[in-house]
Amino acid sequence: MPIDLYYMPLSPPCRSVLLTAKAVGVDLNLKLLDLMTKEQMKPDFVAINPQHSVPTMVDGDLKLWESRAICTYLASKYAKDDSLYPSDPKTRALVDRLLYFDMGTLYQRYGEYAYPVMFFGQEKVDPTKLEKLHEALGWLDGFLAGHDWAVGNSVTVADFVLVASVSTFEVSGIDLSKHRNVTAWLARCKNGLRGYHEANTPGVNDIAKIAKKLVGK
Ligand SMILES: N[C@@H](CCC(=O)N[C@@H](CS)C(=O)NCC(=O)O)C(=O)O
Repeated sequence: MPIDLYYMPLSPPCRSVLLTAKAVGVDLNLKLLDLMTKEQMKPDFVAINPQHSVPTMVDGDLKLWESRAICTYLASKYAKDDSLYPSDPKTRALVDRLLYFDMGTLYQRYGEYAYPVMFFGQEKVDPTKLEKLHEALGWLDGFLAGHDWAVGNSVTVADFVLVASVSTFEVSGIDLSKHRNVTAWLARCKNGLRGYHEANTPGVNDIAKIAKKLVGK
């Protein structure tokens, strides 16, 4: 039975799922929802996910949303081994920590900085929000020191989740250059993650068009 994924490419959480699916080797039955025209509010989608958020996955009788939960589910259920979401409790905890860091701190701070201008008509960005985002990027820079991937020297779902965020920051005019480990890791992701350009780049290009609103603000 096909695995359905309701998604929109510009959404970073959706792109982290697309990247995970590529790595796992799962073919998703992609169902595009245009958030700009509020397609996510249509009754047939709200019947699947009352929270009306994308990504939303349907795999048999499992209806699942929250991108990080979808990524770890796909890796746990369909990957050929446990390298993407390690079963060793300590290593898994380090992966989980970064998933929560991305959701609660890193991407959260980007949203607080960028969304008011990108989506809610605010005239100017708040420079204190940019400082907070750079503080979080500084922490990420430290987390990435001394190894190639987010957790150690092997790709995990933490890389897919973080790169969906950081590649969005890059096209939002956020200067990543002072976060040297972040820029080196981002280059590694672009060159080394299977299906990166298919799964992530089109959506990044879409969000770049909206993020132009941030330039000079
Ligand atoms: N924490 C959620 C966030 C999902 C989310 O906010 N998705 C946005 C797009 S990036 C969305 O669906 N917005 C439309 C809506 O909530 O109605 C996840 O990681 O899946």
